Amino acid sequence: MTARTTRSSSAAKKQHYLDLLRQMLLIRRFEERSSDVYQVGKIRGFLHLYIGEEGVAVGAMQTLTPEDAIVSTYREHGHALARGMPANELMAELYGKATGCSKGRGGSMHFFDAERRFYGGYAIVGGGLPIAVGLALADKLMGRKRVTACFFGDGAVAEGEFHESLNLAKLWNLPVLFVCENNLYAMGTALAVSHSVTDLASKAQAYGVPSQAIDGMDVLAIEAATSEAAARVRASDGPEMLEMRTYRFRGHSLADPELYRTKEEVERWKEHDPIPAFIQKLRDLQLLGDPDLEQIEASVKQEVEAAVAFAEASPWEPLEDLTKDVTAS
Ligand SMILES: Cc1ncc(C[n+]2csc(CCOP(=O)(O)OP(=O)(O)O)c2C)c(N)n1
Ligand SMILES: [Mg+2]
Repeated sequence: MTARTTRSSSAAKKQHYLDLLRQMLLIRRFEERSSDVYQVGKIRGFLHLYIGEEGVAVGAMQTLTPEDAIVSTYREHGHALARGMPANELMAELYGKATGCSKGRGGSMHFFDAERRFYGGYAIVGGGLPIAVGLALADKLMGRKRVTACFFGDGAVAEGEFHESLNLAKLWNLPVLFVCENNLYAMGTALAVSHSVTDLASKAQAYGVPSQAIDGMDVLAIEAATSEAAARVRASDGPEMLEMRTYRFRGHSLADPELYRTKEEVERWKEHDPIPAFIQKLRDLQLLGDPDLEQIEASVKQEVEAAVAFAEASPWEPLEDLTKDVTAS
């Protein structure tokens, strides 16, 4: 390797790492701001924040191509931003405005963007898994070499859909990458209270689906594991599962008094916050200086403020459109 290629590959590496950091910060600041406007009544309904789990969406999304499909849950703001859905459309959706990604009809839990193959946003726990299997079946029948990445929580592993979906995906060898976001709680129910076996990755193996547990607070470990697993899924058409061990720093939704866990536990996990941890790693590698960080923070702030302004200025859906798109014509 020449000195020039070494320099350009290390510049590309630095650029990539800064991009990962920017994406995680965008999710964090977008959600902090959405929490502010929720408190003053601009956003109605439930708001489930992904704060603490940003490394999973950002790390996992890197290997997916525009042709691959994504299925998520009601905690999907991070997946949508990491997929490249515009912050403007997402904030407008939270506001219920007509310019939102689901025309303001879905709100926080129902982001959708068929063009980017982002197939929701599901409020039903485990509801996304059979849909992911169906998308992968369609791709396989059409002879398209695509991966469907399906994100779901530890709570979904206790649902029948998890077991039916892994079984069928393996039986029919469908290209699904199951990504379990194990944040140790399903609403106020701790993992050990609802699962007889708390090693969730091992449950996939009961169906012959290869699986492994990954540190879900380390964006680089997530990126590496996902890109290897997705490559195998793409090549073999068979499913795999990754269990991302992570933690949410906020309540289940903004309406959660958090009586089921101690403040000390939350503080302990915050020591593993994926964003400061990654910043420290980049500083140690001498890939991030104060001006870089200030520039990223400023550009993220600008993007989030522009999204709020866009949502504020956007129109509501007109009354005469109320029955439009309710039934298929
Ligand atoms: C089928 C179904 N049962 C119950 C609920 C109520 N509910 C909403 S979120 C949730 C917890 C799910 O936890 P998990 O899958 O771990 O996801 P997390 O919220 O931790 O991201 C429950 C039980 C629901 N939405 N759907
Ligand atoms: Mg959970």
